[in-house]
Amino acid sequence: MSKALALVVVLFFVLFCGKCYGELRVGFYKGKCGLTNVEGVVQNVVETWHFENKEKDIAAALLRMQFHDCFVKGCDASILLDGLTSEKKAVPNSSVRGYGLIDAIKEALEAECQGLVSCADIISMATRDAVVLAGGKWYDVETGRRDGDVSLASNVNLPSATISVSDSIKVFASKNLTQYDMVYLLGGHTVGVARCSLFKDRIYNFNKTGGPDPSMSPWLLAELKDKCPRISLIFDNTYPLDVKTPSLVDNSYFQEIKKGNGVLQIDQQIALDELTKNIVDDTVNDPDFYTKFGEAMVKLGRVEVLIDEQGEVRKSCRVVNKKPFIFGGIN
Ligand code: HEM
Ligand SMILES: *[C@@H]1O[C@H](CO)[C@@H](O)[C@H](O)[C@H]1NC(C)=O
Ligand SMILES: *[C@@H]1O[C@H](CO)[C@@H](O)[C@H](O)[C@H]1NC(C)=O
Ligand SMILES: CC(=O)N[C@H]1CO[C@H](CO)[C@@H](O)[C@@H]1O
Repeated sequence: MSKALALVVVLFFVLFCGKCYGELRVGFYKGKCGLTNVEGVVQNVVETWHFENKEKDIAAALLRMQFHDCFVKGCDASILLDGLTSEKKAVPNSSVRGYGLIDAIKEALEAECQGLVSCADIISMATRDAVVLAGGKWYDVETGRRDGDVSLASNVNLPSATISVSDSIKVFASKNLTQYDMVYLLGGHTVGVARCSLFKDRIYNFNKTGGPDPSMSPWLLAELKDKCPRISLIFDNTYPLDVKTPSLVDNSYFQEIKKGNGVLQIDQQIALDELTKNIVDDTVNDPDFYTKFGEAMVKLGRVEVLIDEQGEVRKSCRVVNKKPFIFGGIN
């Protein structure tokens, strides 16, 4: 390369690369915290919480947290910000949990290396560790995210349990996720529970027919009628999304939706709709499902991330460093 050309190349980067940010990568924190293994610190706290059962089913809590964080303004930990009108306060979010665990991890990391590890990365590392503890397979997570400084309940526009398969595919496509990714990620419903109010129509008044959803198995219908009475003024009971092994990350969710045992309408529909049926069929007996789930989680973790000076590393996951934070409410 001639000197002149080299100069042009250098100049080009200097002049036009103000926006050339780094990328996410596996092991971003390696060697950045002295002898401390950042991912090990996260894993220790997650294991403690899991074995001491400080929060029920942390895999369910964290999978849902990562999904909600990444689908609203990207994986920027905006779901963690406190505030009168922040994302946390939005209706679909109202049952997201696991905030205390994230605080505990952040505290442990700050004690080792102040200001190093972003809350957004904590969510993705901790979710992976919780998945492994619940019987899933290890996947390498990418790190290097920064935290965002805006969290607005009005930004929350998550798919509802009654979304159609085709609309859901569109929502996932808008996040660079394919219908394959969507099906594998819905496999996250292999753990955790849903409140009766979110699927009660399927039992008593499906699609305004006055009867149950015909795609539901008679067994599930009887179960749900029992656990979710038509009229319950005070209690909104919950029912497991994976009716067989609700605390294990496995592919029994797929086996169950094949049998008409999908609890949410979208869970049942992906097993029936022509657009996703084949993917579900292939997944039911796929011994490598765990690998695909992990890969899909990594792709979920790439949605609209903030890198380098696009974001910050919060000192506390619940508040932004920069003041004033007026938009998301009062901290
Ligand atoms: C079309 C997409 C999705 C829809 C419509 C949907 C809907 C829902 C609904 C309605 C609930 C029950 C919430 C409640 O009772 O308050 C739920 C729970 C849950 N969702 Fe999803 N979800 C979707 C995708 C995902 C994805 C991609 C993941 C993660 C990979 C996920 C993980 C979970 C988990 C683990 C729970 C149980 C939470 C707990 O027990 O605390 N969901 N989902
Ligand atoms: C609900 O009913 C309408 C017509 O009454 C029908 O077009 C639609 O496909 C039904 N939806 C489902 C999910 O069965
Ligand atoms: C989807 O990918 C394109 C190209 O890599 C990127 O510019 C865009 O920001 C991504 N969208 C989301 C929602 O992550
Ligand atoms: C984090 C958060 O704001 N959680 C709230 C969700 O909604 C329930 C009531 O539906 C509140 O009790 C939680 O504090």
